Amino acid sequence: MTEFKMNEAELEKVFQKRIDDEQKIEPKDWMPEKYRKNLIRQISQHAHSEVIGMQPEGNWITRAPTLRRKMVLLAKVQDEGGHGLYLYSSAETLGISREEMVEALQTGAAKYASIFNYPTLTWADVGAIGWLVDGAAIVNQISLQRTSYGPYARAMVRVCKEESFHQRQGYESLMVLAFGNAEQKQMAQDALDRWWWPSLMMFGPHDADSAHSSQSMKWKIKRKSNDELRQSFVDQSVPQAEYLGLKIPDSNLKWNEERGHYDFGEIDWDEFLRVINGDGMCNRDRISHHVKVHNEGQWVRDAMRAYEEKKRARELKKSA
Ligand code: FAQ
Repeated sequence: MTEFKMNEAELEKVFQKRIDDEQKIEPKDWMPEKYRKNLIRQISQHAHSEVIGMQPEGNWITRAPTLRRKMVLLAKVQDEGGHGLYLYSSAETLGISREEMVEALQTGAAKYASIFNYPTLTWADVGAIGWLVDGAAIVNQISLQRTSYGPYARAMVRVCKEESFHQRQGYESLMVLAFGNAEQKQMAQDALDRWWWPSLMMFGPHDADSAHSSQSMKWKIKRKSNDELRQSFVDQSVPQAEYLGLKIPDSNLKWNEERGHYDFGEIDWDEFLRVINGDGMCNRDRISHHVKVHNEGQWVRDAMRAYEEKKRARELKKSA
């Protein structure tokens, strides 16, 4: 009741206090319009990333080297589709429809993770995606389990559990190659060479260049900054690469005793900007494939809608 009597500035103050007190914001709570829009932007782009992310690995389902690997990969790719669904559902609670989100993806109005615009050239790439891409995704998503918006935070709990399995299966698959014959080890090294830098780009621009970070941190949508998360990922990945006997392709990578972290080289930010603005190696393929498959699935959506309408009409008739 009191909320109705407050003006916008007072409502914002109460809202910020709730965030500062670590209370979760739920769909029916009052929220600033910019908070709602920023969340829709981030959650929908996260959902698009999960769904577009099915494509590079999906490319290898028919060519997995054994039946066991095929089953694992099928399950993993299906999990990523599920993550997209939880995330789209979470964004829908903020008052945007699935159709609007899909349109934003297909017209290029909404972004998705840059990493999925790189091709999967060999079987080792599937292992590298699990190890590095899922590994980077977990580092980011663990912190998002504490994001201030309830439905997003809760979706992240399950997503993190599944991503953790994905990361391990990728690492285990790369172990087989890295401890195999010379040719297999070379395949693993080549995959690391190609996926390392794009994985670091997943964390976004440097904090100083990040347009959304300061407001998103204040609202606790983001709990850790892009650079902090990237550093954690580098620190966790170096010993993992060492165990595999593989070399991370960065001549500036060095343990810094004083900082207690690894120093590492500079990302090619021109490449990053090119890729997020639609000009990476696979951007066009990824979107045109999404459009094609989405159109092919129209009959399923039509059939589900028709069935729902028939069911509702029957129930109405019964209760009349
Ligand atoms: N790629 O101001 P910031 C996965 C954009 S899930 C593309 O720093 P923010 C699972 C950014 O959107 C991977 N665009 O932005 C899987 C913004 O553009 P906008 C996805 C990027 O939001 C594994 C602009 O640059 N995870 O991999 C990227 O504060 C294996 C300015 O940037 C998430 O989405 C990028 N790398 O921080 C699936 C996690 N970086 O919107 C299959 C949730 C930045 O103004 C196989 N998202 N941009 O047009 C986040 O944590 C944040 O949104 C960041 C970016 C950290 C990605």
